[in-house]
Amino acid sequence: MTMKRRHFGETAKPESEGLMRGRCVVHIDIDAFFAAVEELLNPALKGKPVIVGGLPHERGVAATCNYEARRYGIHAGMPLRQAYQLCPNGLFIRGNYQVYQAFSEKFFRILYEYTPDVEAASLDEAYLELTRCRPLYASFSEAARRVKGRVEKELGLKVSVGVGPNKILAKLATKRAKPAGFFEVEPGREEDFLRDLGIECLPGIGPKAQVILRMLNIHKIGDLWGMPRSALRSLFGLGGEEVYLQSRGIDSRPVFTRIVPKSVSRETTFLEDIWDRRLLLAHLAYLCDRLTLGLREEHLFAHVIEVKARYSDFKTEVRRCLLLTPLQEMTAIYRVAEDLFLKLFSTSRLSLRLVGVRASDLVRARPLSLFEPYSDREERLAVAVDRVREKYGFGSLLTVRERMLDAIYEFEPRRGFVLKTASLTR
Ligand code: DCP
Ligand code: CA
Repeated sequence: MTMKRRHFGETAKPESEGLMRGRCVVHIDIDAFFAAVEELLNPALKGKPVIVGGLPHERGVAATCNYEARRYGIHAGMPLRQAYQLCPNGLFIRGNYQVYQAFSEKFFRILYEYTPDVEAASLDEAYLELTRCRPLYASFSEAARRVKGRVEKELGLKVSVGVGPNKILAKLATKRAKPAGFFEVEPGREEDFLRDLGIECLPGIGPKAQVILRMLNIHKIGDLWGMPRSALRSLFGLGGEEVYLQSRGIDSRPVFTRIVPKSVSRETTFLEDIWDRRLLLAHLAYLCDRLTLGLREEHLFAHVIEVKARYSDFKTEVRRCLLLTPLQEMTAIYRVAEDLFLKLFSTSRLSLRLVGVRASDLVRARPLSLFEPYSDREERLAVAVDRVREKYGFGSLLTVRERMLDAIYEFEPRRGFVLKTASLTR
């Protein structure tokens, strides 16, 4: 009996398997992430064993090391002193988490260009579900190869990519692909692929379970197939059930995308009420800038832009605009917000004490509009601005209009203006 028939026969709801047929999940993982970033920033490290996490005699453990260092038996989680004993010539680096985070953000930004269904498994590891995007791609494996190429070119880091019909198979495929490779578990080849993999490859099998299974002469995933479900359950409890399914490449877990927030907003109360129109617009522009940074970080586009004004008598007014094509870029959102604001303010006889902008009806990916020609000029500008800011801080690039706020607020190059409402320094 083939493995497939066996698990189909035993699955309670065969129709749910049917629904899953045709899924395409891509797993992508950056190789030796922290160490690879260090090598990129300092090419003199290339080809030498590099250990990130601390200096040789410091307390603590290695966060990771490059593949050269792995040859000495060093691995993540190993005490630094021990790593030093194994490889006294190794180059030990404390590391800089903020830098790695910036690389990670860029990594996810690229992934979201291929599908909105992205699950971040960690800083450098993600699942992409391409199933919904089928009409966009001639072939899933070609799309997955393109993702790999793009990430490697734009990040300058090597990645391993696995493709399969679900998360477990995609993840195991990545394991096979490491380092820097690509591996696809083709439909119908699951059994061949799994049979000879070591049991330690399965996430459900920890070190203790490994010892028990090896005592039972079970070393490969294929060896597990002979174990009845009930035996696994009595050995490992609920975990046994997981092992039973994983070892057969069965996994119905969805790719879990982060929940889309209802809205993103930025507002501020002024130090003193303001009547000067240009100064009010400067605030609005700055808030739009902060808002769009928030949208980009979350890979969100807004269908609704709303401007809020509170007058010196505390009356509050809101104007909103519904957009056919959702927006993310600063200049585009500011244009809409300015228009809304001027409509509000032109009829006012009072000065203002607060201004705010809100983006709602958010979507994760920009749907291609049938009505408007798509131009990526503003998007490319935003990416360039983000790049400079990643390096030199948010305050390093501001428009002339925004810089009018210099007259009122304290300015920190890294953070930007320190507005009155603390949350708005965000
Ligand atoms: N990390 C850490 N502490 C650990 C494990 C990992 O700080 N115990 C950090 C350092 C890694 C990063 O997370 O660079 C990613 O972890 P991975 O497990 O993906 O390991 P690497 O990317 O370093 O290596 P590879 O994926 O090539 O095995
Ligand atoms: Ca990794």
